[in-house]
Amino acid sequence: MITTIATTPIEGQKPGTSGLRKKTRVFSTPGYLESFVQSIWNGIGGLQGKTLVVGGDGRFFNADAVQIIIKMAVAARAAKVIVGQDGLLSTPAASNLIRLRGADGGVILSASHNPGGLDGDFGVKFNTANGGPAPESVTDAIFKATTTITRYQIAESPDIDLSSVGTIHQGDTVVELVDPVADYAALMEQLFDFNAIRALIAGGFRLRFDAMHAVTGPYAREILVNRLGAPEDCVMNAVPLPDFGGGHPDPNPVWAHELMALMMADDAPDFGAASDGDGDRNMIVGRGVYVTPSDSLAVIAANAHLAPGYEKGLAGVARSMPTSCALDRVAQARGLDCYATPTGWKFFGNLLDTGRATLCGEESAGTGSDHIREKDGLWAVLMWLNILAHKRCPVADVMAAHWREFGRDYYSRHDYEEVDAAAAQDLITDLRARLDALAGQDFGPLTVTQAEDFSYLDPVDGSVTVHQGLQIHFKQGARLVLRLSGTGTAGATLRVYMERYAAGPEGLAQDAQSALAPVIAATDALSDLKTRLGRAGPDVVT
Ligand code: VG1
Ligand code: CO
Repeated sequence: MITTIATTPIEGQKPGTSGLRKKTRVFSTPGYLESFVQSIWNGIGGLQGKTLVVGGDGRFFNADAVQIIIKMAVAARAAKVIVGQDGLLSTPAASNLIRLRGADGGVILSASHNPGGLDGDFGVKFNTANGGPAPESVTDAIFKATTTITRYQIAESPDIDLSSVGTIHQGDTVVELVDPVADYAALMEQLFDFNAIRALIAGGFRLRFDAMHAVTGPYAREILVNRLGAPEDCVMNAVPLPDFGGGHPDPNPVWAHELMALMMADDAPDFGAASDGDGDRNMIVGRGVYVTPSDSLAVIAANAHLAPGYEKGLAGVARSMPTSCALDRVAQARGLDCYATPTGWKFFGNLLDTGRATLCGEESAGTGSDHIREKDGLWAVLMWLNILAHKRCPVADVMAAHWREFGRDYYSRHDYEEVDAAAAQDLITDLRARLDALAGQDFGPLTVTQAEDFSYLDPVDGSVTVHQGLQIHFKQGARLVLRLSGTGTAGATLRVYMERYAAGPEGLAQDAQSALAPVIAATDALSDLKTRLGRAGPDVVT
């Protein structure tokens, strides 16, 4: 039986950089999730006869939300709903499943790197038939639907047992519960040289993977332990927990400090890595050396041909605009097209779909390729293991050799979190108004050469996206980007991205924050951000 429930538009259901994110208490208010899900169905022209993939990162409210979405898909007369066992699917695994099964789309439940739990965050993302995050045309249609909604429909049926794989029928809909790991692990085995990695590990190479009590635990166990022969204890925090063990499942040196401490110790393993809530981000650490995501992307671009899935080379590469120019240097040396897109994986979709780019990445620890349409944490880890299995040298040596060849882009992001939203918006608006007049002016030790309010013309569909960050170039080979986060759930978060190039051969082994001191000084002089935001310094430095 299908029930129709009258409702009215709920304010603020506008998808951000990656889906709709709200406090769990907001999302779990009766009718809140339902209204947004109905608006997805309405925004995409209905679900009747369509196939949908559903799963999430296991955070608090995940299983309840999966039950609601299944019942609403049944009410909308979907042909099929493919659900990860226990309601789990990492974001990359969901993307793969959508493509593999030719589904019309998917709903992924995650607030990614944001903390979980009743007092944490929850999120819903909609992916399209290519397996990628819905482009803006689709999220705009969904948002519009949230502003006109009058009712939602839900099937009055008992909850489904999510714990065992198999198929059941509900109304017109077939609900299929699948192993969330198997298809993904098989894809990884096609792309990478598992024999070489297995031999590396068998030869005494020690690694640690920190799943941060998030969704990658079962994936890492299956791949690293079962298929590649690493010892069981190489996966840390392997059991997904609804509140991620109280942690912040964001794989960076600040939040993955347990792993960082291990990797900086005297008896550190050879290789460390971590992933985030939904498994699409990665952090790479060698013994005594942290690899910035931007550098990792560049190293992968330079060496991907060592992996069987990429032995023919790359068609082109892409990075989000704030990501460092280390990728561009590799692209230039190898004659590859290099695209700069707005922040958020959805902007890579067209480049990947049309074969313009094979490899994409973001400074926020997202790396991936055309194997799926999402960034992919374990993919990046396996890529690094594949590269190391061929190079047979420490991560520190790989980095030193890379910088000798291409020079080094010192890079850091400073986040001012949960600041006053109006103050942050004013700071951006005021600076935007000054951009045209900045060229030629000195700020601290640096001189501006060029300043722009970044906008992107998609070369495939011709869509234009404006106001994607303020980008300021300096004569001294430095760059500054300021933008507001689109994934937070409280106040505003200002992200300050800074980079400075050192061509070498001297000066390639400095501490990043000291190498960036001139850019930090120029940023203060240019924006007066600490005074304007009422903060002594950034909350998170990565
Ligand atoms: C952040 C990152 C962005 C990433 C997005 C989603 O967005 O900067 O690069 O694509 O998170 O990642 P923002 O708008 O807060 O800067 V995930 O792993 O949280 O889905
Ligand atoms: Co994520």
